[in-house]
Amino acid sequence: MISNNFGDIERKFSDFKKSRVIILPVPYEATTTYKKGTKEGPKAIIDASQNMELYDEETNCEPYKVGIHTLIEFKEGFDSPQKMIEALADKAQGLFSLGKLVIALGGEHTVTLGMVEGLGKKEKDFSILILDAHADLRNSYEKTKYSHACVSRRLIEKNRIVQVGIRSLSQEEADFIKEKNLKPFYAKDIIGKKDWMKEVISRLSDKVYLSLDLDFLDPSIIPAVGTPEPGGLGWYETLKFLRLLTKEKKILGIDVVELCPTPLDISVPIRVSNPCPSVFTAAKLIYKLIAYLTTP
Ligand SMILES: [Mn+2]
Repeated sequence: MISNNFGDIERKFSDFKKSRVIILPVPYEATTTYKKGTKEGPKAIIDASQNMELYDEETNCEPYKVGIHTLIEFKEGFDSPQKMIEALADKAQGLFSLGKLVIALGGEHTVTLGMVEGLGKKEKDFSILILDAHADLRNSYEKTKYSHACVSRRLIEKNRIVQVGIRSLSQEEADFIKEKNLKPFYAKDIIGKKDWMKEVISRLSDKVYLSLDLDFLDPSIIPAVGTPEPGGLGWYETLKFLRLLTKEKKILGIDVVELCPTPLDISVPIRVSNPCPSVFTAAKLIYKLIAYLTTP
């Protein structure tokens, strides 16, 4: 039987109490509009992670040794977005209070609202860095204010946010950006350039919550997302940025959302011998982050 822990890490390094990193799978999906299937994301990422090498060549370490514990899937309050957000906030707050670095796996982007709410009960002065192809600044979408398409709008009502990788938005959102004088880092202005990395970091407070909507990456490396969008960030520029970010800032919590595995990505015989790119890329990105966050 395949274990359900991230990285298939031996017990000694995946015990809850001793683990510095907690993987929290949240297969919440209610409002995805284009492709359905983000609720399959957490399991697919965990499965793929079991095929990774646990040694990281870049940092010359074995990041799992800081302890990575994977919780069972969180499914409370899924019948309404507000209830889910509230329940997830309580869960996250409990984990943050124990000093754990929590990495939530979505699910759709709405998961971020619960995580940030939970963090806000413990920490006051933090900013939110959102990597996303979409502005997500609609006030409401398809009759709900809690759509994945409204996440940044809800966040900005109470928090300081910085958006990076944007390349898809509506006229309403463009007007809102102008009105509020927001300065998102559009993909067109950063791809292939370097100065933006320091600029993003300078706009953040010392403590940061990081939300990774996987569609910020170029679909050539991660096509299986809920709402793919051409022209995203590449692998190495992403790693370079995340490494710099983790050096300069204290990262308090993370979510990785909107992976939408296709049947090919999760079909068992293919997965075991040859993990499909999207889910494997997602797992590897998370492990890279853990490496950066836990090595000097
Ligand atoms: Mn998005």
